[in-house]
Amino acid sequence: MENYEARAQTFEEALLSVDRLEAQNLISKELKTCTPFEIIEKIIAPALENLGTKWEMGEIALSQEYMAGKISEELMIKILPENSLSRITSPRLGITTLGDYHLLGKRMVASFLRTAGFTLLDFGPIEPEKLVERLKEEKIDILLVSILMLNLTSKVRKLRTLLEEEGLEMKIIVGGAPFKFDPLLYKNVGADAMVPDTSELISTINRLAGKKT
Ligand code: B12
Repeated sequence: MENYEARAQTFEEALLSVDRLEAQNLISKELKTCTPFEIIEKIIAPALENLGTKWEMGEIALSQEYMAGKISEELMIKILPENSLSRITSPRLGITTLGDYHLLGKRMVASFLRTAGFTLLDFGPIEPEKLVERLKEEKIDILLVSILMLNLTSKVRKLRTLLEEEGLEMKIIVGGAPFKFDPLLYKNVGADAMVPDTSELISTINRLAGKKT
């Protein structure tokens, strides 16, 4: 079944009407033919992105955007798998939003990687200064950062500076709206790579870890 655009639009309409039941029914129907990750990337995320643009243009109220996020979050929690039986112990991964409270992208990326068997430590929306203290204790090879607010992207630069001061070597992969909008921003803030969605994530992790894919 193709035409994700039309299906994302129908889902968006359910979100805008704050119709939880209809949104849930649509996603249940999708689960018959798509994986939870396909559903999030092709239906839920585009619908939310569109609503974000509408909010920015003053076409919808903040409460509508808020409820759309809330309903989507509830649905994502229901459909995302927790773990897989296989375990990849290297590289060791961490994930954070560095103070951003947009948490849905992080949730989806974390679940995706855990399902693929990776070991991943979730640091939550922690600030760079506190994170560096944690990183001194935890052996992390690659840190994933999900940021959706443009003004918070400078926290990646802050983190890189603090890591250098502490002599901690670590690769950083960033993702989220501002990095998709400006594909070179990741370099300016001192990250090693930017990945727009989960499709190229595992190959990027393997490349940075020096593994052949
Ligand atoms: C839902 C939402 C909210 C929800 C958040 C709910 C929650 N629990 O997370 C609520 C309503 C609470 C909210 C609040 C705010 N929001 Co808001 N929000 C959004 C919205 C519409 C969708 C984001 C989302 O969850 N998408 C679904 C997830 C699954 O997609 P995603 O995060 O993009 O992740 C995908 C990829 O980007 C990628 N990815 C993400 N991170 C990473 C990391 C790695 C390592 C990798 C590999 C991949 C990856 O993988 C995912 C799957 O493909 C965006 C619009 C947008 N264009 O993103 C605005 C948006 C991010 N919000 C915005 C703003 C301004 C705010 C508020 C300040 C005010 C407001 N509008 O409500 C507050 C501030 C909150 C805070 N302090 O952090 C602006 C930011 C503008 C800017 N210039 O920075 C946006 C862009 C809307 C807009 N167009 O203006 N928001």
